[in-house]
This record gives sequence, C-alpha cells and structure tokens, in this order.
Amino acid sequence: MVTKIIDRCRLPGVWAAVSLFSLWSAGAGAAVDAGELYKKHCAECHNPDRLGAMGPALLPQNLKRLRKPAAARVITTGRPATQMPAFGDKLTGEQIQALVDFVYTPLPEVPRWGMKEIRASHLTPNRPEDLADEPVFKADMENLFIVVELGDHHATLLDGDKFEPIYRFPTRFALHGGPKYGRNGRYVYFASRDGWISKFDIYNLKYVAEVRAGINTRNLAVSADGRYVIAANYLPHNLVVLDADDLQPLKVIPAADDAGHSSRVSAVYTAAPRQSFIAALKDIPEVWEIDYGNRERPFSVRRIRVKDYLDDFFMNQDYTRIVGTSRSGGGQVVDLDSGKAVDSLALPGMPHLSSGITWDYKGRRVLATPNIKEGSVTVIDMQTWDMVKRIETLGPGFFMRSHENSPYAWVDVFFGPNKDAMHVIDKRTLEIVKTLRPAPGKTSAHIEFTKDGSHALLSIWDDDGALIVYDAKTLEEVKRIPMRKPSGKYNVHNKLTRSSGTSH
Ligand code: DHE
Repeated sequence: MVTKIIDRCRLPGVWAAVSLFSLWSAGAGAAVDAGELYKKHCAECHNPDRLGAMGPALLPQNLKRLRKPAAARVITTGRPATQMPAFGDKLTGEQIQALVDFVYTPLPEVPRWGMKEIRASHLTPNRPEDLADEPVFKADMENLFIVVELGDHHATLLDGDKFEPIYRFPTRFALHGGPKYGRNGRYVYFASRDGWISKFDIYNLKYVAEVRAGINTRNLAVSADGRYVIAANYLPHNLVVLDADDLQPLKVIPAADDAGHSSRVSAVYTAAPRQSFIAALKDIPEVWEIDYGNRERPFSVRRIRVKDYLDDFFMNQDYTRIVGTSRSGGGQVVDLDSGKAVDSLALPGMPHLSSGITWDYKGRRVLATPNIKEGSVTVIDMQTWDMVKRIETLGPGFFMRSHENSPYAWVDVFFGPNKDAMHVIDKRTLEIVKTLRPAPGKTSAHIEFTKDGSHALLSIWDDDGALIVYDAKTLEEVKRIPMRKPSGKYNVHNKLTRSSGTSH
C-alpha cells in the first residue's frame, strides 16, 4: 500500500506550499496490535512508515548491530544520550516484544532514494541573480550566530556584538548536527534528520537552494574550498556529494565494504588541510577518507580499516589523527596518514567525542570530552593518550565548549536530576570553579563563545526556553533572550577558523 504523507516543513512564499511525498506503509505481516502500538508510541519520532524522523529509521537493515533482546531493553529503559524515553512503565513485556518483532520485520518495499529521486527533489526558491552581493543589514559578519530552535523548527540569526536577533526563519523538521558555513560565512547549510539539505544566504536572509539527499540523514560537511557539500545518511546507506553552489547532486557514494555489506554512515567531517572528507561507518569497521581536492579522481574513497565500529569520533587540530569510540566502550587512535590504529584508549563512560575540545595544560595538549553514560569529563594527554584526569560532574553531559581567549571550559549536565546545571571548569587546574543553574528544573545545555571569547551563550533547552548570554570572565548573566528550545548555536568566526574550543 502506498500512503501519502505531508512534508512537515514550513517555508516562506510559494516554496512554503506543503509538498506531498510518497512513502510506503509499514507493517505487513506483523501483528495488528503491534502496528497500533507502533502508531501510538513510536510513529511520531520514528515516522509512521518506520523511515526515521527525530528518531532513527526502524528497519532490519538499520538495526543490524542491535540484537532483539537489546532492542527490548532500549524500549523498556530508554537510550542514553538520545530523546528515546523508557516505556517499561507503559507497556507490558509482551507488548514490548511485539514491538521488537514489528520493527525487525522487513518493509514490503524500502523506498528507493537514488540520484533520480534526489534530482527530482531539488528546489531553488531564489535565483542568485536576484540577490545582493552585500549584506542587507549591518553587523560584524564574523560575529554572527545561527541559533537552531528545535521547539518550533526555526533558526535565529543573532548579532554577536549586540546580542539582538537579526532575523528568525523557519527550517526543515528536526535539524540535527551543526549547520556549516561556506564562502566566508555568507552561506549556511543545514541538514534535517529526514534528509533535507538547505542552503541559506545570510547576506539576503533567504534560502537559495534545497535538496532531499536521503531519507534519514546524520549530518553534513562543507569542503574547505567551499565547492562541495556532503551528506552522511543512515538511509539509504550512502554519502551524497552536492555542488555547494546550487545543491545539485554530483555523486552518490554507496557505503559498503569490499564484500558488498552495506552500512549506515555515523558522520562526516571536513579535514581542511587534507582537502578531504572523513567519514566513519556505523556497521563496518572502516573509516573513509574522501578526496575532494583531486580533480582527476574527485571523491575517490580511501578505506582505513579500524579495530571496531566508530559511532563517534574526534579529529585533532592538524587532522593527522582521529580518536574514535564505539558504543560498546572501546576507544582507538587512528593515524590518517599511515591508515593504522596507533593506540587504544579505555573510555568506559561513552565519551561524546564529536563534542571534545582541546587546550594546552602544563605544556601538553589535552583533549577533554564529556561522557554520556557517567557523570564525568575525561581529560586525555594527546601525546601519550593517557588519562590526565577524570573530573566528576553532577551527571552525564553532552556538550563541552571553550575558546582560545578564555581560561574556562563549560560542560553541561544534560541527563538526570541535575540537568539544569552547567559546570565551569578552570582549564589551568582542571577543577570545577562554578556551577550555574540559570533556570531551575529546565535543561541548560550547549555553550558557544563569541568571536573574541568575551561572552558565552547558553541554551535553556525548553519550549519556553531562552538563550542566556554570560560574561565569560565574571561568569555573570548579561542578557536573556526568550527562544523556543534553542539547541545548538554556531559562531561564524569560531567555526570558520576551526577554534579549538568548539566543534568543527
Ligand atoms: Fe547529536 C551533533 C550524533 C542525539 C543534538 N550529533 C552531532 C554529531 C553527531 C551526533 C555525530 C556531529 C555532527 C555535526 O555536527 O556535523 N546525536 C548523535 C547520536 O548518535 C545521538 C546520540 C543519537 C541520535 O539520535 O542520533 C545524538 N543529538 C542527539 C540528541 O538527542 C540531541 C540532544 C537533540 C537532537 O537534535 O536530536 C542532539 N547533536 C545535537 C546537536 C549537535 C549534534 C545540537 C551539534 C553540536 C555542535 O555544537 O556542533
């Protein structure tokens, strides 16, 4: 059976007209009540057709690494570091088992999403020739922030000197991962969990192009030369290279090993000095280096075999090494030049490495990362890969940030009863020097600094939330701007210069 669902985006003008998108319905062969249970408890986040939305796609091909008993545990107790709640108090064991069987039942047909479908989804709401080459507002263009507001799927462009919103605009449904800047910050690219890549012209405050690169997408990266955008997908199992000018698709790279086993892509990042993209695969123990600088063989893939799957990874500042972890706890250091694992790390707390930051501590470079399964920050010597310190926090954290000009690193306590706390760590002593609770009872999360590091911006992660500006030296609140569940915020200068205090 083919059902039609209404695309959930809300965008301005003619372009905003809701588009209809064909998807296949799920559930053939599964018990009727399991289908009903799915509709009631799962469909909102995982998509009525199990193709993924806020939550990942629930299809056998995407659940390869999760055995059925483990899937039942996830439904019963929830999943750390995700929005997946526990259903153990709402559903019986039998109902949970029925749901597990349901999501492991193959769909009669998985929708195809190849080059043809990607091309057909392409939109250009504004033509470049109609747009000005200068900003239509006055501000320090390097000190702008894009703030993603998940509460009502909007983004706010914020003046980082005055701390005033310049423009608020709708985004696609459920953006995930950091938006990435291109061409000196004139353009910003967004990825939504349901596959849409959008290009927004900050000078003109208008979208210029969009394309649906996948059905269930992880994140995107923009090449350092500004020519290419690449999207990493969970479904289909591939990476999609787009022309950064108009987002026309250039190449679909299937994610599979030599034997043809396919894989979800955990994430993709730009390694600027190497003129390449680095991608980790989730179901195959391989890291890929995708060369975009080689004009003769563009987007050729170099496979680096690693010892375990990489769910999350961090690249050092000169992009010679990556540090990766799998959800099962093992950590490994991989040298990108030799393509070899050069060290292993014991990282039992499930570090959130894509949120790791570095600084100099007592003459050596250290990497600090929050942990998703335990209340601590791990500080690691980047020469020896030994642990320098485990800083105890009030609970597991998600995001950690600092700035070259600040002596402090900020880390949230995203999970648990102390989710409203934000720790400030002195980078010189590795001690927590202050714990802020800006909105008691509400999650406080995700810091990003201004261009000069003088102010730190914090999110109150709630529908009735706010963006709070702190003086980064005195740690006093300077301003509170109401926002709808602001998640991440991204400073143009810090991102383009790849500050060691923020994600890249
Ligand atoms: Fe994220 C970034 C993976 C759940 C909000 N998240 C990232 C990145 C990865 C990642 C690999 C880096 C990509 C980038 O920025 O280009 N996230 C995962 C997961 O595997 C995980 C645990 C499970 C999942 O559901 O996919 C997960 N993430 C979440 C959430 O539940 C969060 C809190 C809410 C949401 O939006 O779904 C969340 N993730 C974010 C944010 C960033 C992010 C705001 C960008 C941070 C930054 O400052 O760069």
